[in-house]
Amino acid sequence: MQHFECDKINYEGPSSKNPLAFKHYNPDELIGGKSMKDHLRFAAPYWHVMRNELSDPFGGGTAVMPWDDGSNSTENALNRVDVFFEFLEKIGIDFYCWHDRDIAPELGDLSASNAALDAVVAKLKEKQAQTGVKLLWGTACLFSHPRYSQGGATSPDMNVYTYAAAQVKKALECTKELDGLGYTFWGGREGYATLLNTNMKRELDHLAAFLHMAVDHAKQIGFNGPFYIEPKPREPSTHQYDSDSAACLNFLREYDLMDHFKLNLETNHATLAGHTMQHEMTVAINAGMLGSVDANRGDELIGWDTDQFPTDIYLTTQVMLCILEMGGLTTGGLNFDAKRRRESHEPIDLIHAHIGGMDAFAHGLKIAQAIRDDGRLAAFVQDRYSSFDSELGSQIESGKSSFAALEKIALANGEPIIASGRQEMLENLVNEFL
Ligand code: XUL
Ligand code: CO
Repeated sequence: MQHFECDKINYEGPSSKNPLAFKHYNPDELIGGKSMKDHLRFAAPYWHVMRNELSDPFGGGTAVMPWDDGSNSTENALNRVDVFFEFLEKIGIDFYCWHDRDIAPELGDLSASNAALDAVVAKLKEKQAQTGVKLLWGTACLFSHPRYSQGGATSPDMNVYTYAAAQVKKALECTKELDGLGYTFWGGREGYATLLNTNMKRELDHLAAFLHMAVDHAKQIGFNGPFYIEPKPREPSTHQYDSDSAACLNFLREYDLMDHFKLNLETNHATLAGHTMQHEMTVAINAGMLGSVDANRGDELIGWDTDQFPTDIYLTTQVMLCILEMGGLTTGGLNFDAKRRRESHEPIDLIHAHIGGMDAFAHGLKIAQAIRDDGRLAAFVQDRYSSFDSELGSQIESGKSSFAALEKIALANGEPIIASGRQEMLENLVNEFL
């Protein structure tokens, strides 16, 4: 039975007027010697594709999902798996991500929930084997159930912490069972609403102990993939501890977790933190810590995490410039952590939405590669720092100079004459390629 009214989506090129075709994403086309598919490593999130009913704070879900009987049963969960794989096959996405509670229901107690998870994981494993689809990462949902209203790994209640640990243990084992390439921690409720009731230091110590236990358990079960932390400054917590790239890196360094973690950066989270995605990616790349990307965007006019599909070519160009600069994604991918607008309620809208995101990234990739091949932008930046390419510059950069030595030179040199940053010229240069 067909759930999406279309055939497999094909590449038809930029002149095509067919809305159900790719205009830029041509999976096997080589860009800089590597196929688009391998550059982009697109992934689909189970939670948005299969579980998002498209509600908002003012109204219920609108999504039409004829395959879903609305029950919290394992049978319903198993039925969804077929629909998801039909979707992946038609859109041509090879990776996916899940939360434990998207793929399987939370039942009366932990062992019942675990059994449901095992049943769905067995089916996912079969489907992966049949199709070659891979699990990019798994994660445990430690934010929906009321028990986690005050956090999971940062809950003040040790029984909740214990439950969260058991849930992550199981999610990690399921990720391993499905040969998942990574495992993500997004701490939506790992933060606080008010410091009046919060011991921040103790909560952070608990979080670090929790992550060390995850590392130990991964070793025990032979899960080698990286762990990812996904920063976000707020929502649902007022203050989330993993607020941005820099805060996460500081936390990981402080608690000696750098060797086991990388960051999974999401565009809408970056903008909520008051940064551009390029900023967040650059901070992570500088530390060798960019692992994966949740590819979406926010809305300039709405202040919350709207999780829209990335359709802005300027944004995708910036993201791909960063990815090319770091030498490409390895275990990570571009996971469309994005949902349709509430008005786009038909199943085929899922296809349109992903075509848009994939084409925007393919287009951004081509532009980014062209900017790099052209070389003028990189040459400008290199030249801008060329005064440091001197003997004195290398002494400074290697920590071999001193204030006294620099004072002598400054007194002799007089007032520096500085060069223009040429921002507008460079913006014009980038626009040449769009
Ligand atoms: C929430 C969010 C999550 C994580 C996984 O804003 O991005 O879906 O990606 O828990
Ligand atoms: Co995300």
